[in-house]
Amino acid sequence: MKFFIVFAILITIYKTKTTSLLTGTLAQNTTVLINEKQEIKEIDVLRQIINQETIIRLALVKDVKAVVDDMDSLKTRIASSETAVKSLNENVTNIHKDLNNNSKRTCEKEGVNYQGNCYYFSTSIASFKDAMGACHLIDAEMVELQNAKEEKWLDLQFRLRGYQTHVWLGASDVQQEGKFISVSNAEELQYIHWVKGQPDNIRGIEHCATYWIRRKGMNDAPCHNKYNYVCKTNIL
Ligand SMILES: [Ca+2]
Repeated sequence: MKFFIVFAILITIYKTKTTSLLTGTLAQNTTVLINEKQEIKEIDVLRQIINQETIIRLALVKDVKAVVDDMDSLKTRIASSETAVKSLNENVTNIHKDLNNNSKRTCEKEGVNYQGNCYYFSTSIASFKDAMGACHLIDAEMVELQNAKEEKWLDLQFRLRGYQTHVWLGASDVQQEGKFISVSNAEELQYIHWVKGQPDNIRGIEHCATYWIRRKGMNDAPCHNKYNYVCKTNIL
């Protein structure tokens, strides 16, 4: 009887151990399988990422190549444009030279070249308005006094030509009494040298500026008077 009891106990113990071992192996196998599946999944994700990265990289390489091609094309066009602009500048410079040479030649024939300007001295007298029109006909303006040096030179020219009394200057106060402005640009005169007591606007009709030869300075006179005049244009 005792033997059977001991045998039964041994059998029970054996079964318990066997079951426990089987259960442990199964659990281990299951864990391994889960881990492998996880790894496979992660590898798939990684592979997808690598594929996407490759696609993006290829696209970038293509874009960069296109940009480099564009830059090369642009460089060629810029170089071509620079050559054209250089050629154009040379042409413009030559045209300016020709024009200046022509202007100087014309000036030497009909006027006097002084300090980069051409002065055309009238051989007849005219009203202020007609004198201004005559100057505009040759693309010039009535002379104004720019500085003392020019005034002195003009004074000499007037006397050499036998000019009498007055010579028109391109200034008027017809818009605002007492305020003489340039008729060429409507700005205040750069230089003034009024004879003492002038401008006096005698009888309220003196609105045009003159150079008074006898008194060597500026004066105001009636615009309808007729005097010699000088047209001036830049030839530089
Ligand atoms: Ca006067």
